[in-house]
Amino acid sequence: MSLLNLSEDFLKQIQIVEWGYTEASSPLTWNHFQEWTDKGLHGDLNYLSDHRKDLRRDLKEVFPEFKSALVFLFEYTSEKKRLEQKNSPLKIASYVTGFEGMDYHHWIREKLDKVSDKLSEELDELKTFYSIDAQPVLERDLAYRAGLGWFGKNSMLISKKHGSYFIIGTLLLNQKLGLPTKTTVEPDHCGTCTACIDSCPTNAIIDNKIVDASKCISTYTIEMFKEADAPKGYPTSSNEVFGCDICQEVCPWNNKPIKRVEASEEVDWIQFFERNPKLILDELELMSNRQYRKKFKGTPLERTGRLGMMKNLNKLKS
Ligand code: B12
Ligand code: SF4
Ligand code: SF4
Repeated sequence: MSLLNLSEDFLKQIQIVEWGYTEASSPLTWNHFQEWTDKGLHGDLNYLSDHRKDLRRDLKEVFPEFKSALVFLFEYTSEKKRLEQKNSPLKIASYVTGFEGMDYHHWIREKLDKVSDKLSEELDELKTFYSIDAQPVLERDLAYRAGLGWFGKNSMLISKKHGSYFIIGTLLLNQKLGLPTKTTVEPDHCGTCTACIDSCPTNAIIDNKIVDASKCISTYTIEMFKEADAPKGYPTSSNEVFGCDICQEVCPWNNKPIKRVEASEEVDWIQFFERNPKLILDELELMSNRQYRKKFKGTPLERTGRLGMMKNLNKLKS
């Protein structure tokens, strides 16, 4: 796998395990997205249904000079990545520790900068636009039409070779690269398996490829910053205190082993969670909001704030 002057080694060093190319600016699954928001399945995630919704219809809405896209899969599990506490039953989603403990939006942005710089050495007047999660782009669909995988029943984009433990990071470009484009998409390889649907503790996967965001533990633990009712079934989960990987853990396409993350200079806050939840809660109670933000600055855990994290822990206790 090499791309213009980007060597395979260089891509591997920055955790890119696969890339794809497309010149198609509009999503193939827009109708499914439309139906999903019409049914209110986005719950409180208003950015999916307000004025930003229609921007997802075409990449030219976010980057008018769009001519092509390079879509990269940044994996986060192969070396060390999964946090499973020694003395605490809590679980934190594996992407949290997968990028040296840093917020992946920043981590990937830096790596895409490097990719963009290298491409600029070869391509005159190159302009790029980044899409890493937060932009109004249907990123799974973008990876789908770049030929990188299929939509699993859990709605995850799954690669036959790499499973689904990856973050999608994209460079939209103002020029075509003349690379071959896919004429067919990856077929569905889920077959008769229903492991993800069967194992979701909150029954959030309401149909094939359809997740009700208001029932999903990930929404509750990452996106809700104040006291709120937990989705039914959350207390019976396996103590997902930030994010949720259950429907990926059971997926046969993710059967490669995930190594445990030790507290290290890279991810020093792990120790904080390697304790009894009661002790963690006591410490959070004594902390100020500012101290919480300072402690978790630059990590994904900063997002919930102190109160959001306490809300999660409290609901798990009950
Ligand atoms: C909103 C959002 C969420 C919400 C809603 C999840 C969801 N399923 O939509 C919540 C907070 C719950 C969430 C959780 C997670 N998320 Co999220 N999230 C997003 C975000 C910002 C938008 C997703 C979106 O547009 N949803 C709208 C719905 C309608 O899309 P969808 O569920 O994928 O449905 C599509 C398919 O199912 C398909 N479809 C439906 N029916 C059919 C039928 C056929 C025949 C076909 C072909 C297709 C099809 O069409 C739909 C539209 O494209 C994207 C980033 C981005 N900008 O795209 C990240 C993103 C999807 N999330 C990501 C991750 C990693 C996660 C978590 C694993 C994090 C965690 N560990 O807690 C969980 C996984 C939960 C799950 N099973 O989906 C990654 C997924 C990578 C991958 N391999 O797929 C993304 C792409 C971020 C990134 N840049 O990498 N997320
Ligand atoms: S992330 Fe967890 S709660 Fe959400 S659909 Fe998957 S298993 Fe269910
Ligand atoms: S667990 Fe089974 S049904 Fe769900 S996404 Fe994986 S292969 Fe598909």
